[in-house]
This record gives sequence, structure tokens and C-alpha cells, in this order.
Amino acid sequence: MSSVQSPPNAQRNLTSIQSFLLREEAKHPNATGTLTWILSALTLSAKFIAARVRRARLEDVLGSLGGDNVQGEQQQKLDVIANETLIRCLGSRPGVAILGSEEDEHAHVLRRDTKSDRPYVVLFDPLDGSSNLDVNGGVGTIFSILQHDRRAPRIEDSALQPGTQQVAAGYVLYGPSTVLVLTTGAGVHMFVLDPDVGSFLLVQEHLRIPVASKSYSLNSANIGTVPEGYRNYVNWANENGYSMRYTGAMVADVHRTLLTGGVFLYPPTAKAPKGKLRLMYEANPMAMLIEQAGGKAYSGTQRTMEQQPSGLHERTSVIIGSPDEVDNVLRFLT
Ligand code: AFP
Repeated sequence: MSSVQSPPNAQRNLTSIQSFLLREEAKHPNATGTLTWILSALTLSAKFIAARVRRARLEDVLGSLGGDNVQGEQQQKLDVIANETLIRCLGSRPGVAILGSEEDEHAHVLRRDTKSDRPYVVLFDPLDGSSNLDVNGGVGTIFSILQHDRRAPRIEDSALQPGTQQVAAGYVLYGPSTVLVLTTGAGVHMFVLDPDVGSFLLVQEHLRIPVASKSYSLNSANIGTVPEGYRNYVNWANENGYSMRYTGAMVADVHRTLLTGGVFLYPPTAKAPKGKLRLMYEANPMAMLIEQAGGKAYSGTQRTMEQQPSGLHERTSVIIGSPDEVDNVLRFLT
């Protein structure tokens, strides 16, 4: 009698992001489940945005709207769709007090009566790298979650906490596959959307960034206007056999850096003297993820997450990646 053979992957359990989140929640007996609900709203938004990005050319939602966002940057139609999607998904969750988006000048205050509980602040860049959309390049959503700070003088200012206060952070990369990378402060975990099933499935737990890799990622067209230390680092790297990779979308560049190592840089430039990237919903969440994976994240010579923000849309410079490669850059800055 022939025995029934197990398929080769039968040893590997299938875990959806929902069951993963419930499993994590169960490790904290005092958890109220609110954060899990918020993360599940983010996964719903990600599925919705992924579907729209995939069909963008067919549905004629590529290109700009003809207006600028609060950053003075051209708003793409999909920027607006992604922003509305996140607000619609998160806005209905009772645990959210404040939403802050790259696309909106002011934070959305959803709840003012927060005396009895401690709801959350969710900050996001709905569609990072959206200028890549027209050429079918990688784009992504970045998010940062903080606990609401009741002591803030104005409720909107509750978002202005340093990155060290983040309770969760993550991004979704809409590439050949849709990948969600998440930390809640206990390691970094990666999920891939199975479009047939409609579920994000866990593909790797406790990701670790390679300690070093001879690769840097920056817009080298700016090299003439960046501080001298960065120029010296790039010259040194070029003389030492490094390669350069840059997509123009932070999510795609940081994702590659997380998986294969190296360093992603956006230094101060003549055009953006403080740096171009936004502290609250680009640099801080990426810094939390990379540090949780064993990497480092600096803004100049200061740890990114230790900066005290003064505005929702504040900009910063970024040096983020493998610990040894970030150290190599810092050697040229000090
Ligand atoms: P967009 O979302 O406006 O395309 O900006 C993308 C971004 O904020 C970040 O994702 C990139 O790393 C960076 O800007 C690219 O900037 P440069 O075009 O100046 O290199």
C-alpha cells in the first residue's frame, strides 16, 4: 500500500497577517486590541491601493491632477486616491485620535474626548515615489504609529513626538509583488500579498539587515551641492569597488537596502538644505524598521529618531542602512 506523501512545503505553516497580529497581541495580556485593529485597517488600505496601482493605466488614473500638495510637489491622481483610501479605512477605527498625511497640510483630529483611554496617532505618506507611477516603477506607502500625547498644548501637536516614541512602523511596496514590512518594536516581519486569496501572508520573521555591503543609494546628480563629507564618502566608495543603486522611491530603495545591505542617503542639498525627506512619515518609520533589523539611521551625526520634531511636514536628511556602512559615511562627516 503506498503511503500518501506530504507536499514539499507542508512543514511550513501558512500565516496570514491577521493571525500573526492576533498571535503577537496575545503575548501582551494588557493589550486592548486597538493597535491590531489599526494595523488591520492599514492592511485593508494596502490591498485597495495595490489594486488601484495595478490597474492604473487601464483605469486612466496615471498622471498629475494639475495641483501641488503641501510640500509644493505635483499631486498625482493616485496620490489622492491613496490618501482618501487610508483616511476612509483608518477614520472609522475608534482607536485613532489623529491622522497626519503628506498630502494634507493639517492633521485630521478624529477624536477630542480621549480622557478615558489612550488612542493612537497614525502618520503616513500614502504613495511615496509617486513620480515612478507613469513608468510602472516601484511606489509605496509608509506609516508611523504613536500613542496620542494628551499633554500636547494643542491636540494636533500630539503627533510631534520623536521617532523613539513610535509603537509601530511599516511600509508597503507596490512592486512586482505587494510586500508589507512591519515592526511593532519586537523585530521586523515581512508579508506578501497573495492576490488570489486577498491576504497578506507571512514570508519572513525577524529579518536582519546584512552588517555590510558595498552598495550605496543616492541621487548623485546632487553631489555638487551636498556637504563635503558626503562627497568624500562617495569618492571613497567609488574608489573601493562599491556599486550604486537608486530608484527615486525611498520605499523601493530602503527595501533593497534592508534585504541586501548597503546604505541609502539623502543628504542636505542646495535645493533642500535640511534634506528632502519628511521626518514624521518617511525618515522616522524607516529608521525604526532598520534599527529593529539591526541597522542604523542617522540624520547628519544625530540618530534620526532622537530628533525633536517641530512640524508635521518637517524635512530631514537621511543616512540609513547596514550598521557598518552607516558608520563608513559617519566617518566622513565627523
Ligand atoms: P515623490 O513621492 O514626490 O516622488 O518623492 C519621492 C521621495 O520623497 C522619496 O521617495 C525618494 O527617495 C526621493 O523623494 C527622491 O528624490 P529625488 O528625485 O530628489 O532623488
